[in-house]
Amino acid sequence: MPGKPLHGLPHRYNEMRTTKNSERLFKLARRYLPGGVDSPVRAFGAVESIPRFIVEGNGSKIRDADGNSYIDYVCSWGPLILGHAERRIVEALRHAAGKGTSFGAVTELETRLAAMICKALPSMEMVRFVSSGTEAAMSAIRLARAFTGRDRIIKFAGCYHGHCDSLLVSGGSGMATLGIPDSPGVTASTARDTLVAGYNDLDSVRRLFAGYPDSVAAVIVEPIAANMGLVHPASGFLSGLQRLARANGALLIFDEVITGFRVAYGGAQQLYKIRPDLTCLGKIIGGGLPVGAYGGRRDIMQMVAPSGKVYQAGTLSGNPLAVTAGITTLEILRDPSIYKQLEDKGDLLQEGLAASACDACMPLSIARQGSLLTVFFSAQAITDYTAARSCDTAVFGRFFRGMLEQGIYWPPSQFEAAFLSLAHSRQDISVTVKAARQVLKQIQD
Ligand code: KE4
Repeated sequence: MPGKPLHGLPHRYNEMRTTKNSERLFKLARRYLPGGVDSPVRAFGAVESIPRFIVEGNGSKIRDADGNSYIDYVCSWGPLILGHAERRIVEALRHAAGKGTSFGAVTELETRLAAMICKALPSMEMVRFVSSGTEAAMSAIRLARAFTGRDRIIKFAGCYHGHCDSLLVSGGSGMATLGIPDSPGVTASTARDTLVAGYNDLDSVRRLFAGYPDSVAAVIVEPIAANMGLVHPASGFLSGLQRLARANGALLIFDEVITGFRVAYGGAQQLYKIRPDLTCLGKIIGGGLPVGAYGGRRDIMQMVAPSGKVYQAGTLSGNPLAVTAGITTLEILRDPSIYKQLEDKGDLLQEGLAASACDACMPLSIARQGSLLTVFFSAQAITDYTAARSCDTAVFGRFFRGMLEQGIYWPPSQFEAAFLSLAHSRQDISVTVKAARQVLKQIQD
C-alpha cells in the first residue's frame, strides 16, 4: 500500500495492489510520449497490463508510484548486475558529479575503462565508447563494411542488435533469406543488404555465403541469444560461424551487449573460447548509465576516425559519469567469487521454478546461463526463433500478471530474459518460487 517500506518484504500474498497512480501517470505520459514510453517493451503491451511507474530501486527491489514493492527480475534489462542503487556506485557517482557531468573532452577515465575491457576480453585490442548498444552495433557494422569493402551483413532470426536500420530486418518465410524491413521507415534497399539465417543453423549460413559470394562483410550474432528468450548456441555453432566467416572473407561480430560481463567476466567469448573480430558491449559496462562500446582487432579499429576514415562520433561518448559507474561496476565484478554467487542464485531459482511447474503440471522449458534465465511456456526445448515463437504467449501473459500481483516484477515479454543480480537473496528467490507455484496452479485450475 502507499508508503509501504521498500524493504517491506515478505509480501503479503493476495493483497490487492492498487495501480491508480500508475494508471493516472500512464494516461498523462501517453499525451507526450508515443505509447507513453521511451522504449516499447516498457508499455507492457505484450502482457496486457498497466506499466508500473517506478519511483525507487534498492538492491533487488523496486517500488512503484502506488507504493507497491516488487522483487525485480528486469534490472534495467541487464545493466544492474549488482542491484539497484549499489552503495559504491552511488558514492562514486556522487563524487564524480561534483566535478562536472560532461566535458566533451578527453578524460583519463575512458582510458581506464577501455583498458579494463581489453584485459577482460583479449579479442578487444582497442575500444570505442558510444552511448548505447544500438550505436555499438551500428558502428561495428559500418566498420566491418569499410574494412572488407563489402556491403552485405548476415544476422540471425530472433537476434536483436538495437534499432539501426541495417539490423531492423527479419527473415522472410523459412531461413537463409533476403532481409525484409522489420519496421516502416527501413528502406527495401537497406534491408536487401541484410541476409537472415537461422540461429543454430549453420547450413543456412553456408547457403547465404554460397548465394552471395564475396559480398558479405560480417556475420553478427548474439553468442548466447537473449532476445527470443535465452537460447544457447548448439555445440559447434559459434566455431562453425567463425570458420565460415574466415573462409568467405567476412568478419565475425559478437554482440555481447547482454552477455558481456553477465555470463562471465570475459563474456560468452570466454565461455566458448572464441575470438571474434569485433565485439559490441553495453549495459553492465555502464553500471546503469548510458554506455555502449565496440572494439576488436587493432588493424580493424585503427580505421575508426580520427585514426582512420570510418566516421563515428558522439557528444556524450565516454561520459565521465557513465564511465565512472562502469569502472566501479567492473572493479567489483573482478572478484571471481561473484560469478559463482550469481550461478548459485540462478541455479536456485531455476530449480525452484522447475519444481513449481511440476507441482502445477504446467509444461515449461527453462533456459539459463548463470544469472540470465528464460521460462518458456512450451514443453519443448527452445533452440531457435521458430521454436520460441511456438510458445504460449497468452499463458505467459497470465503468468506475468499473476507474478506482478504477487510482487514479482518479471520481464514483460516471453521473448526477453530475466536478470538476477548479486542483491537477490535466498529469501527473494524463495518468495519468487512460492509466488510462481501459486500462479502456475491458478493458471492450471
Ligand atoms: P540499446 O540500444 O537498447 O542500449 O542496446 C541494443 C541492444 C543490442 N544488442 C543486444 C543483444 C540487446 O539485447 C540490445 C537491447 N536489449 C533490450 C532488451 N532485450 C533493451 C530493452 C529495450 O529495448 O527497452
